[in-house]
Amino acid sequence: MLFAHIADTHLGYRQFNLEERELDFYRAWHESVDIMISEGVDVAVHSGDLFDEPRPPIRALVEAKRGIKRLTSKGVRVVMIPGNHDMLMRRGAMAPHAIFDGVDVLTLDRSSIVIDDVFIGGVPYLSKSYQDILLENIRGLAGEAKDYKQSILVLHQGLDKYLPYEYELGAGELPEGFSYYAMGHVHSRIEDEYAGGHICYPGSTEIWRADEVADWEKSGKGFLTVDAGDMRPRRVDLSCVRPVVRAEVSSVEEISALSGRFESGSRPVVSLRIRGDEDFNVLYEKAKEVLSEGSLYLDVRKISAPTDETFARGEAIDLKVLLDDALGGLEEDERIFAFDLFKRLGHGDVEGGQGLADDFYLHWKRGEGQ
Ligand SMILES: [Mn+2]
Repeated sequence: MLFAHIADTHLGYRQFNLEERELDFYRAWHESVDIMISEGVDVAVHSGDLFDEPRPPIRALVEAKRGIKRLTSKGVRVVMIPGNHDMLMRRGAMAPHAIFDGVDVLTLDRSSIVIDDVFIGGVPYLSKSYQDILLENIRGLAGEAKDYKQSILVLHQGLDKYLPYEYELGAGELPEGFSYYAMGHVHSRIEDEYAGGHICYPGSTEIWRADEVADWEKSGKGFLTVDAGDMRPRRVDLSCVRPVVRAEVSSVEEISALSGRFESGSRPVVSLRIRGDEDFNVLYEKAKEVLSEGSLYLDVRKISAPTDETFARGEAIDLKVLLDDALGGLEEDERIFAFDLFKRLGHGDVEGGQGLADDFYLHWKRGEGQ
């Protein structure tokens, strides 16, 4: 059995509120589907964040449906779990995946499927507040997987080893015994080994946030194909990803030189950081004059102090540490709840925050959380 492992397609995302950027994410999805079909995969495993939000725009639903239909009409089985972006954390809520025919959506109620003697188990995204439920479910699946020679665990979670600030699990806490851990959530491309099996994040299929640019420059974007015989991941690179040209500049000459880095055909996103003592406005005007036409979007920011670390650190301010400082007097589970709530509300997900709060206080009132 040959399967594709894909994740974090974020259909419906519209970076800079540009239609072109919304279309870029659909293009990456359809190129992925094309390649899955031409490579002859038997199963497509999607590890969450198919959509960018739990109530996707109609266009995103239509594009998802088209891709899924193209796969299933070629006999490709499609197995998915909801990620943190495409599920409302609320009792009785349904992930948008539920509207598609012919897709096996793994949920807490129906968490595994066997295809060609390969056990595929999965748990939808659960935030850190639900760590116990997550581990309990994975342990249950590990027990079932024992009866099969080959087994795949599908998760949409951050592990501390790969996502140091916002993880839900320590890498060592993951139950052993699966031959392949099909992960989603981390947007960079990671292929690693764990307890005698393979553990992989295929990464996002397009550049979703500025801090993904470094990984894209190094590794590109795409997904993985895996032969269940040996479970070795093989990278598939997408060719349609819109390039990002990023630079830190301090002079008019440096700005003029940048347009030479534009590839013909695809208008890049230009991410420009202006430093130094020269007049910011002069450089900003120059950037607009030289770079606007050939680029899709010009993102210009001023940086006050010169630093080599600006891009290496990206925008990863450790909010968890800041919040932990501010909430020092609270219990551990209350701080975890506060951080989850902060993340939900920070994404504008008021309903998700409400659901999280309902669950937390229900749990707490029963005295289980203390
Ligand atoms: Mn994601």
